[in-house]
Amino acid sequence: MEQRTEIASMGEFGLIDHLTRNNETRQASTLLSIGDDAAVIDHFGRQTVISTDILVEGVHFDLMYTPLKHLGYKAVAVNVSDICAMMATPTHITLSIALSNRMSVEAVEEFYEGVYAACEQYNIDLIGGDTTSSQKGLFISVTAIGEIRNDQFVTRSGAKVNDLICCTGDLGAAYAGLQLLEREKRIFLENPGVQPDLQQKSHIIGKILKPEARLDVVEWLQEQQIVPTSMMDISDGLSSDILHICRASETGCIIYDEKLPIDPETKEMAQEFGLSGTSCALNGGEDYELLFTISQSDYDKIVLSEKISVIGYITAAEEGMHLLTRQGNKHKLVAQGWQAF
Ligand code: TPS
Repeated sequence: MEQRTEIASMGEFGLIDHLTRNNETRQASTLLSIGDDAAVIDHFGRQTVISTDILVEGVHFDLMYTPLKHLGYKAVAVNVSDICAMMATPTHITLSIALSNRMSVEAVEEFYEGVYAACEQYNIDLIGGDTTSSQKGLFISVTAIGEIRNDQFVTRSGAKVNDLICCTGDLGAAYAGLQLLEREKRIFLENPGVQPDLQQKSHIIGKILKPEARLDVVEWLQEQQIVPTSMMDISDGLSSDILHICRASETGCIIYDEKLPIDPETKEMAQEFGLSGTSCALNGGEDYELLFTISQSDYDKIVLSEKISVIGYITAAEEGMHLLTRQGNKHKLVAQGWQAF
């Protein structure tokens, strides 16, 4: 009988490793291939960064509560975030969409309004793509291109023992926002007369519907001449993503529970759902904040930025990956973030 392996048994990253195990590098200009937030090629002497991300209706967004303008913005921002995660500056995107016949020209225009707003925000040009039809909802794929301005791209694999682990912004908010929108959807479907009151939750709803890439932080780090030793963006959740840095760098880590930046709206929402703010921050996903390590000598400069929190430090691989609570308890960090399969 023919062998049939469930994709879920491998998971997203196991599947990628499996499918690319025989992929060869033929071009001397390929500086960094599959496995990081973006690839890097030497384009006639300049380091160029390339990344692709896909958004699928029903998996990445629900059109019942997602305004199309926000969706257009998000499709660009999540790709720009991957470029930022290499310490690169985004310059161009291509956009491919498969449109379902449920959509009108006006609806697609609304989506493009968001795309153009993001292009303006990040100072990038939309230079091409593909437009086709779909029988199964809306599919959006963006490829983003960026440039390294100082020949110093940053990968996931450079973290060293005793480096400090930093993240930008706050964590868990997008997850809390998604839970809130899903709850209001359920209430609305049961009783369409009820008006949701989302006024008090604009931060968490903003984080899920219209995230921002942290280009501002990349630029600040460049101004301060801080070169992180490793970097990635947080899309699946801190617990999963810090493990990527530790595996790639062959290190362990300690994360301090009490140092995790969590917005009060996230904590409130977590409580309503019987969760802790910490579990939202660790496992939520779609934060699109930057996660990076710096050498201790950069600490004095890093604390000058209100946008950055120091949340832990890198240890030797043998020490494993742990969360340290305020009470001094050590919990093994388990990747419990978003799983694509
Ligand atoms: C309707 N979600 C989707 S993709 C993702 C998360 C946390 C992580 C990054 O994905 N269901 C709906 N909307 C959502 N936003 C989610 C679930 C949550 P990728 O690794 O594909 O970039």
